[in-house]
Amino acid sequence: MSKYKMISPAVFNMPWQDKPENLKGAPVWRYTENPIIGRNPADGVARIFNSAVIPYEDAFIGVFRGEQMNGIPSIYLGKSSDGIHWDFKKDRIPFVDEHGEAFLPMYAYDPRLVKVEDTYYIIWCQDFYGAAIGMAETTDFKTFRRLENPFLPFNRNAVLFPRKVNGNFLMLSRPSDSGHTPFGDIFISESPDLVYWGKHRHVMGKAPEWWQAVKIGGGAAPIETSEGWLLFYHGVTSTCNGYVYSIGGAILDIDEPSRVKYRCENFLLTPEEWYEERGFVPNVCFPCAALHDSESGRIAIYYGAADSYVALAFTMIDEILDYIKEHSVVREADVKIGRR
Ligand code: BMA
Repeated sequence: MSKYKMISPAVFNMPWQDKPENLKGAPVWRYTENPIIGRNPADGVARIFNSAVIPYEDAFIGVFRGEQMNGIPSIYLGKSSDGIHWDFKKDRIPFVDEHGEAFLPMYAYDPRLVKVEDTYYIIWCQDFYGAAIGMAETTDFKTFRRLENPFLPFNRNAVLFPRKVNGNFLMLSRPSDSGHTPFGDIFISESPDLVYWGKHRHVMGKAPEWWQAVKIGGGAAPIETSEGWLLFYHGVTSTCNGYVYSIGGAILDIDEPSRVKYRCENFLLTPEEWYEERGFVPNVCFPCAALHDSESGRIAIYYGAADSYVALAFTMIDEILDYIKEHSVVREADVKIGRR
C-alpha cells in the first residue's frame, strides 16, 4: 500500500526499471538504456530532445522537439507502444488556425502535452515578436488547432495543469527576456476559456542553492497527489563554461498552487552521464513530461539531455514525496500567494 496517492488514471504499460541497489542521493534513477532517442532520429531531423509524452489508446503518443537540418526547431508527432521506442511522423505537426488554414509557427520548441477533460493541449515556445508561448488543441492527433497565444512576449516553459482548479485552467510559465535569459521565476495564470488569462501569481523563484541560482522553469505537467501538486522543474546555474540545467522537485498547494508547500533544496538529477554532459549544449537535463501510474506509484520522467537526446529516469511516488519533504527549504516568497 502506498503512503501517498496519485489522483490520476492507472497506466499499467508505462516504461519501468526497478531502483538500483547502489543509488545515492535523491530517489531518481536513470534508465540503463539511455538515451532512448539518439542523434538523427528521423529523416530531416538532426536531434530530438526536450519532448513530452502521454498515454493514448493503450499506447503512448508524444510531441517532440526536432531540430531540422536547417537548424530551426519544430514539433513532430511520435507514437510508441512501450514509451521507449518511438516512430515519428515525417512532417512537422500541421497546425491550423480557427478556419482550418495552415498556421505554422516560424519555430517551435520545448513542447509540453497535457490532457484536460477530453482535449489534448500542446504548449510550446515560439516566435511572437520574440520568444513567447504558443498553444494548440487536438482531440484526435490529426487536426491540431492553434489557440490564442496566452501571454505577451517574452516567456518560456509554459505547462498546463491536468485539470481545472476552481473552475479555471491553470498554467505555469516563466516570463523572461528574448535571449538566453539570465533570470526567471515560475508564475501561474488562470483562464476560464484558454483565451483570456489573468490572476497572475508568483509561484517560486530562483534560490540560493547553487544549482537553481540563476533561473528556474516549469517542466512536466504537475501531478495531482494526496500531498499537493508534484512539480518536476528545471533549475539553472552559471559556470565559467556556461549554464548547467538540473531537475528539481516541489509540491504545490492543491487548491492554491501559487503557494509552495515543499521545495527540495537538493537537485533530483544533475548532469553526470555522457549523454547529459556531452552534446550540442553540454550539461543539460531538461524535464518536459512524467508518465505516472496511480496503481503502482511509478513515475517515469522524460527529459532532454544536452540538447541532443531524450532520456528517461524513474522514481516512486512515496519515495520522491518523502525526499522532497525531508529536504524541503521553503522561503517566504514561495509560501505567499504571490500577489503584489
Ligand atoms: C533553454 C531552452 C531549452 C534548452 C536550454 C539549454 O533556454 O532553450 O530548450 O534546452 O536552454 O540550451
